[in-house]
Amino acid sequence: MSDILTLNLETEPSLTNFKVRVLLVDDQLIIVEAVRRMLAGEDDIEFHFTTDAREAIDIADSLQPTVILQDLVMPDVDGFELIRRFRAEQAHAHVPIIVLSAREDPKLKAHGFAVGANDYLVKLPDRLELLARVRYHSNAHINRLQRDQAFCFLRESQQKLAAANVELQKLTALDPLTGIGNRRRFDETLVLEWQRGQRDKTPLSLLMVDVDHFKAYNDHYGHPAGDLALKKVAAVLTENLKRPADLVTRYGGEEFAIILPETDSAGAMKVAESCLQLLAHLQIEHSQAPQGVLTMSIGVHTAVPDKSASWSQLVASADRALYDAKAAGRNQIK
Ligand code: GH3
Ligand code: MG
Ligand code: MG
Ligand code: MG
Repeated sequence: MSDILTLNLETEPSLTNFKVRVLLVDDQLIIVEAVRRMLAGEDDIEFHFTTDAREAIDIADSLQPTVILQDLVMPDVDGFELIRRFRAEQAHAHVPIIVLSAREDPKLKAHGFAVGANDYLVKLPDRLELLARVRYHSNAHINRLQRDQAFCFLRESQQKLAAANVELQKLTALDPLTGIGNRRRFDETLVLEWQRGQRDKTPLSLLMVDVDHFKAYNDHYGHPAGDLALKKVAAVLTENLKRPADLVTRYGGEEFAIILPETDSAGAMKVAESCLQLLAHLQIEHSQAPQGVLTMSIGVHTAVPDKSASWSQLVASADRALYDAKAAGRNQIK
């Protein structure tokens, strides 16, 4: 359980100590040198370049730049086309691209922005302006990555929590000894089935099952053997059910309750009878009981749920029938 719930914040990769990683794509070495000089000596900036635009995307794949400075006119690849290619790659769809163009032309600028550039500078820009824009775009990019990462982390955490809750819900409705539903499961299911029966006007049957002379069984064979016997009884009762909506639960101690939706009293009696037979078939030795084997008594009651009645009356009636079965000598159905 704790594994599912533990959200380890420390293992989340951190982006706080990041460097500005600049990738310059420009075919002219003289421009490369000029930009390198402008960025040199800035501790927070790493400078990388390529003069071959055909390699730009491969380099970006391994470098993961935080900002790209990019020429427009290059011999092998058109600058606008290269921006489009970057944008088409999932890994670089949002990396800031600053166009470094030789021409101050509004049409080129507009086209650059239209294909996905974030900024446009005319070569050679002023050093301070270049640094400011590089840092500005890089910061914006890192902030965006951090936001995305936090969002993913949050979503994953929510999914884990939801899964843990589902697991918890299951566990809180299970009986640890026998693995079948517990009293909580019984109460929840009976209310739902009662409402369903009211809507559909179909009969709902309830079997209350109690192991006979079980105190004597425990006293004679010991508590662990008693536990094992209860597991066997739970398995027999479960095995006996045919329909998916039928439910066997441990009502408490050595008592079990079986909910049979859409089942009339004849159907419920059949289920009860085969429960007794199946247990008899197991021949679980009980030297302190009159039959010499473990038996049980079952109270059966069927009702068509009605607005004037309550599900608790169904439980009370089945309980009364169980009491009658005990009073009449046990190992029987009433
Ligand atoms: P009756 O035939 O009238 O039902 O008699 P009984 O002895 O079965 O009924 P009683 O209520 O006197 O005793 C029930 C016994 O069931 C007592 C209790 O120790 C035992 N029991 C209840 N829960 C468990 C359990 O989880 N494990 C074991 N081993 N025994 C249990
Ligand atoms: Mg060029
Ligand atoms: Mg009992
Ligand atoms: Mg009993």
